[in-house]
Amino acid sequence: AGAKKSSYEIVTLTTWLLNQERDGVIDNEMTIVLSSISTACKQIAALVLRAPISNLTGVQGAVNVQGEDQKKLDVVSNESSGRTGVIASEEEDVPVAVEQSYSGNYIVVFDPLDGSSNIDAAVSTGSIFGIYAPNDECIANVDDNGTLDSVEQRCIVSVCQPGSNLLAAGYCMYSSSVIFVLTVGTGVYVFTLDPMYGEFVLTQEKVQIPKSGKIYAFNEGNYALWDDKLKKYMDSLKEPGDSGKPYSARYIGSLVGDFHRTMLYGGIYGYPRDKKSKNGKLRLLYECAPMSFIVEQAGGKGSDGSQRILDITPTEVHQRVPLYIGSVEEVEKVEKFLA
Ligand code: AHM
Ligand code: MG
Repeated sequence: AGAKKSSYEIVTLTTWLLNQERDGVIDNEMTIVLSSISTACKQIAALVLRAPISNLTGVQGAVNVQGEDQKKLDVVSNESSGRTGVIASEEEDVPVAVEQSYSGNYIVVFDPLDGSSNIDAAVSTGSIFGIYAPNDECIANVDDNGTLDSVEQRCIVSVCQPGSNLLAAGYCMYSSSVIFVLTVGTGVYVFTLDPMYGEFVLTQEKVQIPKSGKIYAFNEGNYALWDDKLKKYMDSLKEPGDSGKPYSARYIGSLVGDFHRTMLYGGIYGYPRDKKSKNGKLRLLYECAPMSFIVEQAGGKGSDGSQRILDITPTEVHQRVPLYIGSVEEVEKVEKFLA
């Protein structure tokens, strides 16, 4: 994993972003977008921390566009999230265009509060985001065809870009520490919220995921619904091998938490397709693609079992895709079993 910063050289996220802007890595608009996302994450962290006190646990009574119960905090988190040119969110039916004056043209995709089924037990949750440049080509094609003319439809087309177009991605994990992880395409940087000052402080830079690792995170409750090849892979992890020790199972049921551990300790996180969920559960645009960009920046791999997640162009905003993500050797191992 990346080098730890010593406690006396404090670099806040704000300073770090300004340094990136000064060095020409990101432009001023990107600095503003990332800084407003980090503020939204601090607000969500405060809400999560106080959820049992302020009666924010439990369901909202509505279901989101994907037929899932919305937790009260899903709704509040979605409302607290930063604003940019176009946003697509797990909690919004269709992408939303936002007043340009405030925010510029970047396209932000996000899952405001992922793993929210953990909230009522005060277990880790997270927010995930990805940032794309506006896709002028798509918008121009749409105008020429004259087929999609509402702002809503144009937004759908412009957010449906492959992950390889991502300019930045990150997540915030609400856990024993509040951790903000960011890449702008120059490696992975980890910031920790200092509760004394309310600032994110750089705590790890250029994080590298171990090439292999003996921890797996899958919801094995679905085993009976899996394909035989995947069952064989899972069985193989339980064989003690040369070291005499099989793999260890760890599963929080919170992608951000399971991913963060995988990135630091090595191993694999998987959400396969199964007999009931043909494309698995996780969403390509705002869950799998941002995480895959981050893992690649850390030297790891994100795959749907046969192809690179970042090469898949979504055709729908809430499209699902199987996900295998983590250490290169571990992801390649499952790909071999599935081939
Ligand atoms: P959500 O977006 O509705 O919160 O669902 C996503 C979460 C992931 O964080 C987690 O890895 C997965 O769903 C857990 O699903 P399951 O309970 O089926 O194992
Ligand atoms: Mg989610």
